[in-house]
Amino acid sequence: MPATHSSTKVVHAVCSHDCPDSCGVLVTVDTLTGRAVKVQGDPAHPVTRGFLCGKVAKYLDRVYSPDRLLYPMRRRAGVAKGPLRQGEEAIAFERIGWEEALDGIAARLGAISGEHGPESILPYSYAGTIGQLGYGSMDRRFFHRLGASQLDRTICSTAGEAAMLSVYGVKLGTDTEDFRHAKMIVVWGGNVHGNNVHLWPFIEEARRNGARLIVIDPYATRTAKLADWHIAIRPGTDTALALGMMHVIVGEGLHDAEYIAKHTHGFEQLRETLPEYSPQRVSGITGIAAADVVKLAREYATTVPALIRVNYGVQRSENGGTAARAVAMLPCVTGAWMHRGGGLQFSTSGAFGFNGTALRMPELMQASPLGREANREARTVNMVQLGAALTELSDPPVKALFVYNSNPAAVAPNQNAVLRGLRRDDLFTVVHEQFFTDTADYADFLLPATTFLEHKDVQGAYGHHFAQLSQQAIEPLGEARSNVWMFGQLGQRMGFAEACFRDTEDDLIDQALDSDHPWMQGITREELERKGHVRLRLPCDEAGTYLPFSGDGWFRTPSGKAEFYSEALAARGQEPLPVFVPNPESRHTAAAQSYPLEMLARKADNYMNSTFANIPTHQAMEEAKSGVLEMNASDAAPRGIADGDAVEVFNQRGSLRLRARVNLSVASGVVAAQLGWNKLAAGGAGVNVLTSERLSDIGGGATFYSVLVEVRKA
Ligand SMILES: Nc1nc2c(c(=O)[nH]1)N[C@H]1C(S)=C(S)[C@@H](COP(=O)(O)OP(=O)(O)OC[C@H]3O[C@@H](n4cnc5c(=O)[nH]c(N)nc54)[C@H](O)[C@@H]3O)O[C@H]1N2
Ligand SMILES: Nc1nc2c(c(=O)[nH]1)N[C@H]1C(S)=C(S)[C@@H](COP(=O)(O)OP(=O)(O)OC[C@H]3O[C@@H](n4cnc5c(=O)[nH]c(N)nc54)[C@H](O)[C@@H]3O)O[C@H]1N2
Ligand code: SF4
Ligand SMILES: [Mo]
Repeated sequence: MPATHSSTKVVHAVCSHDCPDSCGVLVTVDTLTGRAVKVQGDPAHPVTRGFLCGKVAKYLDRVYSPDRLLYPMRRRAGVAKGPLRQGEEAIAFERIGWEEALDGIAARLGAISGEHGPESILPYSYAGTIGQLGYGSMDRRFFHRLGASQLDRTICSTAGEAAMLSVYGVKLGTDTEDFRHAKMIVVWGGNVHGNNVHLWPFIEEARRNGARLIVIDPYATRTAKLADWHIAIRPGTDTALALGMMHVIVGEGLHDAEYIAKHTHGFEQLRETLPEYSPQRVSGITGIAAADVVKLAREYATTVPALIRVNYGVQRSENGGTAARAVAMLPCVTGAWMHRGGGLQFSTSGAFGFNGTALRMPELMQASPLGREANREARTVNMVQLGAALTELSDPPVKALFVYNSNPAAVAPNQNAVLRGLRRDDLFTVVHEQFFTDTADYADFLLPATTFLEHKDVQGAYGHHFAQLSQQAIEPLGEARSNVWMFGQLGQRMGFAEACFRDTEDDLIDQALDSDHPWMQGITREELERKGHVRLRLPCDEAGTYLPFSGDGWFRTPSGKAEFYSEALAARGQEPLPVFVPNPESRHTAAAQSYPLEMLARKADNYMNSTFANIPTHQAMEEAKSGVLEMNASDAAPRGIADGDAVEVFNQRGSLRLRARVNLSVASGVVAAQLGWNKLAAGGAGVNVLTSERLSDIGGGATFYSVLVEVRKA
């Protein structure tokens, strides 16, 4: 018998990592010690269904990691910026108090703004947390009021978003729970089992009822291995495959003429281009047998309901916007939107109508020096091109960088340029973080951030339709503070008199929910606090089914229909129709003579981008793939490379030491390596030394998946 009785409480939180699933998480807290003792998936949440992914099931190892950054710190005088080994942090940084940190930062930012103008200050954040408050609220107010450069947050999905908007005018997709009704599911450029695992049970349910799962991916992911059919397409050639499918579907009269006539725009122009995409030509481009192109097209057009889960792999290349456009058009050709369990899901985020304007207050820019004195908005910097921004930008150059919710030293492309920029002595860098990341090693001031167990937030999702409230489960560890608190405090130190810098988390949640979006009507903080999750008030048919794009009124394009042909793109000098163009770095271009291998710089199944890469539990789960270059025997043999050999992977941007793993994960001509922390990699460099800052065709997005390299035995 235990000598003491402990009591516990269960708190509803939401996993705030950048994942489509936005799981409801039940945190069990020991009320005597205040310590979280257990996390589990909320069984009442219809998509979470009581389980968490492998990463977050072991979340307490991260929250209570001995390596957490717990106190504000300042770089010691004279210590150069650069990588620190674990445990060396105290050599570079000294502990200070929050007062001193906030005052010091406010003074420096004020001085830099005065000397170089406020646009010399660049915020850099992404989706370390996707809570509405933590992702973008007080921080944006702060930078707007300051007049700092604006950041275009393009590193993940903007090519695909622009694609969806060009075809549909709004980012809506098939309901996650309706995947169970599909008879054919095509996972196109997505690793559902690794990255979006809460969709998996619905796919499995559909398969038990006879559905087939087809995965289109150049890499044999664990999703692909579990599929009925894995189509190992060559990277960057999805446009050709989608158009080849349309060639067959329309050629054989399998299209839905009624849907096309009623709900689409530009079909005749599209049809005129289809002769160029014969299965034979498409086969030459994609590496997929012509007979398989025909088979896929027929199966897709004749199976009802057929559902496409198109993920981000398709759109992270130079022609990725067009590729996502072409794929997104398929259900319009076949009318798959008309059937429950049919259609397409890219992101469900467009169904949420949080009041972003109230949270972020762009009007504060008018009160900044730029607004007051020059009557203009601050310039915008594309986050993908951070390296160039830090090393080449002038008028004004970037003199201060404020990083939060992101680890750009590891995740941003063209890493050597990024690190050159971060190393600059004349760059003032602040990093708000939970750990001593690769980016933290370059900070002048380092501030401790809370995890989602330690602050309150409200959250939507990009893989389901539930709004959720995340309660604070435990007190912040050490002196960790939330993004909201930190930026509010800093605003006050800068002398910003506006009351909005004193808003509390509850104020902000109420503002986020004060929305005129019809699907958010009546959703209040009180209801969310009581229920944890609330389904959006989605419009449904008589049978209660949410069927986006199944009738008039759904499309938000200029024509009011789904657009195969986009006048809006044409007006911007872009291709109005989807056309296959090879990526500049692909086997189809001259660049392949120097660097013949197409590289997939992939995410790890058990990390979240670079997050978790430093946690021993998670490292153990990824052991087999860390520091590894996967390659096909047909590429290894001519280079004299055997399984297990040390290899150098290189291109015009950089070079990397890895260990060859000769296997069947990739086809001939393709290699794959994983994202992680640079300083934990054998040679101290991460995979992004090889990736490029070039942008996608539409949406200005990242192009991590179109990279050419060469490999030699080290
Ligand atoms: N475990 C885990 N989960 C995560 C993340 C993580 O790092 N780890 N990251 C989160 C984030 S930020 C995001 S954006 C989502 C992304 O989730 P997904 O959309 O699944 O994204 P990726 O893994 O980037 O890419 C999916 C697949 O696309 C393939 N691919 C690459 N190039 C091409 C191509 O040209 N054509 C086709 N058809 N496929 C291609 C890749 O091999 C990869 O397996 O996952 C989130 N969830
Ligand atoms: N080679 C390659 N590069 C990639 C990708 C790829 O597939 N391959 N994927 C790209 C994609 S899709 C994305 S989305 C980006 C992701 O890039 P990032 O958004 O930079 O993602 P993470 O590596 O997860 O880093 C997030 C950081 O935020 C911190 N953090 C978490 N919560 C909070 C908080 O509440 N406050 C503060 N201040 N910090 C917090 C975490 O500790 C973590 O270090 O990476 C991109 N880079
Ligand atoms: S990372 Fe994704 S799957 Fe894992 S708990 Fe968080 S939301 Fe759920
Ligand atoms: Mo992402």
